[in-house]
Amino acid sequence: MPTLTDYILNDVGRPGSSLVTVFHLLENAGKVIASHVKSSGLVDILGKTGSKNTFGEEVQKLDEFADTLLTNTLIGSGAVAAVVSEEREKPVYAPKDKTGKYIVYFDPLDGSSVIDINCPIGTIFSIYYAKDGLLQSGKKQVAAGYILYGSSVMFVFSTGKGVNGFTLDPAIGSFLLSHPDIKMPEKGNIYSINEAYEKFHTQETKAYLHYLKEEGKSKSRYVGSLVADGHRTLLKGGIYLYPTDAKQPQGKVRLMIEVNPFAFLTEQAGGESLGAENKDPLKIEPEHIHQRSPFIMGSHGNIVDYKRFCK
Ligand code: FBP
Repeated sequence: MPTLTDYILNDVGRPGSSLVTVFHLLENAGKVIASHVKSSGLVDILGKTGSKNTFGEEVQKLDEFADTLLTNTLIGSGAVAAVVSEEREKPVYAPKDKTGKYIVYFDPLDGSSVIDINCPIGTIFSIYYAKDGLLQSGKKQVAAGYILYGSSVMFVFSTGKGVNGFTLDPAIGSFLLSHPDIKMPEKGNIYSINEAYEKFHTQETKAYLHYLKEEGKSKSRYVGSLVADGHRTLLKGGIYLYPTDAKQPQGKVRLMIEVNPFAFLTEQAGGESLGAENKDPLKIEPEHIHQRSPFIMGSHGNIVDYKRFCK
């Protein structure tokens, strides 16, 4: 099996190029974060830091660790002009003598609400050319992906030429190409939504969930970490929904940091995504780096079904 390092050198860019540098840094950071996640129950890295981030959210120690590691390695690399982290209100710019070609948006550790209970969590990343500025539509992503810290550690990404998944072989410390050219099934029987919010759901969402239950062919799965629920939806098909609702009319997940990377991967794997006003989120011009958005991603057949209820 080709290693991720080989693949980066052969398929992502020419050796020494800035994009190759960014991918190598993400690969190495992923391994370091994975080792801390894997031993998190044994060392004092579980739980909260006691401080809140600028969005008023409790900061998890692992989140803070991953954020600092990714920010420092990318900003000091010479390949990156700026990074935007889900944990920081403002972008972090590279020093003038170290500025580079790319902007990297990342969620250092997505699924912060399930970190302490050993559920799959992950790092999400999205890469743009810096020359076009911080706010670009998802269509302009150069590459996007995630690193999943679950029963195995996986590095899944696309540079616009399909989606490939690599699994970390702990024995040799390399990611190996375990899931080449991931294609979503045309339709799946799994739906994923936090049904505890039913009271706040729109009529469309309620009608769609009612139809799925009446039809009786589906099963519900919801981990509560987009990386885990998104990964399952990419591999097994079906539909993940974090729609607009009366409590969070803008949606919860972040357009640039969470939605666009998964919408890019979904499109590359043959599925479809919907954002605000059920438009393709990749075509939405962002207004703010931390803009939130409704997000629905799924197999083509499941999205066709869902759209029937949107009308
Ligand atoms: P964070 O930005 O705080 O990580 O929230 C994102 C997220 O955890 C997603 O991974 C997940 O799909 C969703 O929020 C879960 O939200 P809820 O707890 O409202 O179901």
